[in-house]
Amino acid sequence: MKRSDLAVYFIMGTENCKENPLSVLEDALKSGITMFQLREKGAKALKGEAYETFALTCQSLCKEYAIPFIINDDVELAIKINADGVHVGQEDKPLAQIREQLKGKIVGVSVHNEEEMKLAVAGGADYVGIGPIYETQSKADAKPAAGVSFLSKARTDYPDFPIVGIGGITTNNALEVLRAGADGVAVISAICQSSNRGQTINQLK
Ligand code: 3NM
Repeated sequence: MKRSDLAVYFIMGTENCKENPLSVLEDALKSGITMFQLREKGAKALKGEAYETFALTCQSLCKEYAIPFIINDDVELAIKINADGVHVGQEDKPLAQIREQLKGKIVGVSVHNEEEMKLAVAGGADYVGIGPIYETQSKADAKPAAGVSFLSKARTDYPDFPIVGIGGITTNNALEVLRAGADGVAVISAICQSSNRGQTINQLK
């Protein structure tokens, strides 16, 4: 992957959308997102065949627009449908095992401190997500908002490593995240809830 793929990284699951999620994704792709992550969570999350079919449809839309299609957590599904990669947290399987299972694919890892960052880089992650930078309504078990200080430190320590900021990022605060050294911003609500996705995505860029 290229660092520029992280510029506007859209994350979505069916529970994040008031409109039809596939229409939201297509609109976001048309409007210029640079990477997409399917994150199907929550009480009403699709399961089994419905989930797989939904993932395949998201994947083919991303292919149409030549945008990397990443799956949150579900390494098995990513392998089964040949997704472009996975994004995992600290609670998931060991990174070494995931790296081995997904040779040649994108592996992103959420990190929150210097030790996790060091292990992710050494373990072969392709990029890290740092957050939540600001308060978020989109992740039930999110940690407290951390601001940009750790992101800034991570950028100083790893000048060339792909880093994306996440959590409560909007067109009003994205600049602070980019100035702290992020290659881009990962967002759910800023794009899902936007009434003008073209404008929102351009502003985030
Ligand atoms: N991960 P929004 S915060 C999926 O801190 C996710 O690792 C986070 O949604 C982390 O852009 C978050 O609506 C939710 O705040 C991001």
